[in-house]
Amino acid sequence: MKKNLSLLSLLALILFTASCHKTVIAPAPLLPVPTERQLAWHDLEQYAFVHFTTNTFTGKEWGLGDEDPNVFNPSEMNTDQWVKTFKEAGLKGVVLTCKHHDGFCLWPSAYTDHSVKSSQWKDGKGDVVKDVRESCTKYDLKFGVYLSPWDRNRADYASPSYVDYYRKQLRELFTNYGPVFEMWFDGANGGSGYYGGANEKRKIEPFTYYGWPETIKMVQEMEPNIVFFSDAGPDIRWCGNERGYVGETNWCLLTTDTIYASKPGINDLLNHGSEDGNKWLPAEVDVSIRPGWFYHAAEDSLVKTPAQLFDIYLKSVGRGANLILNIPPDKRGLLHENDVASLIGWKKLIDEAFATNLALNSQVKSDQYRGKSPQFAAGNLTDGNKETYWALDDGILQGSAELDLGKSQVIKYVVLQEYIRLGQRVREFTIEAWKDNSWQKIASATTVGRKRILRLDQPVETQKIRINILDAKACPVISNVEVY
Ligand code: FUL
Repeated sequence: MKKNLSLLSLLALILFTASCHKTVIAPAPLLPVPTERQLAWHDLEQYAFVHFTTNTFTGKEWGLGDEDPNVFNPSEMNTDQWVKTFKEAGLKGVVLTCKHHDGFCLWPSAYTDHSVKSSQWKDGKGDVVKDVRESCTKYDLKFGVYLSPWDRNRADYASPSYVDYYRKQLRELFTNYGPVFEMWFDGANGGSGYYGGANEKRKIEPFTYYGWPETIKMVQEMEPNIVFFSDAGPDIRWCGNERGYVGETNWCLLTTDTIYASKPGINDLLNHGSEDGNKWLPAEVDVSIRPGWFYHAAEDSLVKTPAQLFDIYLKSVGRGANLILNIPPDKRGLLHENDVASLIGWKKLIDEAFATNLALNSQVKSDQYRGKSPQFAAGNLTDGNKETYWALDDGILQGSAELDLGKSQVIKYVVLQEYIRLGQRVREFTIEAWKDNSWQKIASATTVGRKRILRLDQPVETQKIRINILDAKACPVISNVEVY
């Protein structure tokens, strides 16, 4: 009886509390939304790309496929040096060209002799893929696979048996060197090649030849958490250029029904995504720290500076894309000193620029918030918790929130993040600063997405800033604001 009484009073308390706080329902997801795999990928933000093959020793960018495996002979090979440097530079993973267009395999594949096993390097006992995999495990970085579909060495390239060969190699890689976080499908297909001595031009039908749906299914069965990169996804899209930027307007959305890797005329579409796309397909920005993808001594003085890399960071990660930055090892099998210095200098610039979030736990005011429920109030913007958010009522596409930094501060960057689990919404926003007793516009932009970093034209001294969402596809849902 006593037990029943206390249960009754508990029930009464719950009913009383519920009647005081009307339940406000969270915004419905605005489809399409990212998968868990894509969300985990978004959180990586930046990782390394490593181009390494016979080209490193022959000076080419695209090996013909007739290279003698003996030319591959790094003198001081040390993948720990690569991966340790990447870690120190803040990169979260490595995607390795296990095989580039020259067809030379960096692991001793059972299906070809055109590999490290035919090289004088380590008397044919070497395995670069294994070394990189082990270094990644040692330094806790993710490992990703680039396996060029175009193979200028294989005699059967362009016939169905090559696709079988390609799949067998994927099986080998995923069975022996996993876990693999990302698979990179390169769209390049220049036509001409050695092709087992045929030395001719070969054309394939890019939409159908490789049988991608079947290949992807096979890989997914081996590695359920993998994300696939290509011009057309299915998980991540190319950003449409190799110069290091995604569009200022960048939707993580695209309809890919008619898109395939290497389709002409779609670069602009890939660069911006499309607001009404029916798939969540975020962009990855691939760019090299040097003019070429492979190491060439003649480019030692042309390594991008820390400031150039920082600019690339703002135009990729700072526009809601991920950055895959290529750092090619040299003939020694080491990252060149100039590349290492640039990487470390770049990391320092990022650390300095984003050292102290002046908005963390600051007071935020907005009289617009969903159902007037504290659960959706603007204070969520600065609580340091990316799972809480400021949301407006359904149908309301504009709103403002005012941040008080507590004292006058000099600010250079404003960072915004949408709660993308509920979809990408914001079309346009501005930032204002309270100066000389009025609100003055200091920045304006279009999309936000996973992360938007705005670098102000010039530093502004202010105690208060205001975020104004001017237009959105559905009620804005913003999880985070940071100020530096
Ligand atoms: C391109 C390739 O042709 C380049 O050699 C490089 O691998 C780059 C990342 O993708 O399509």
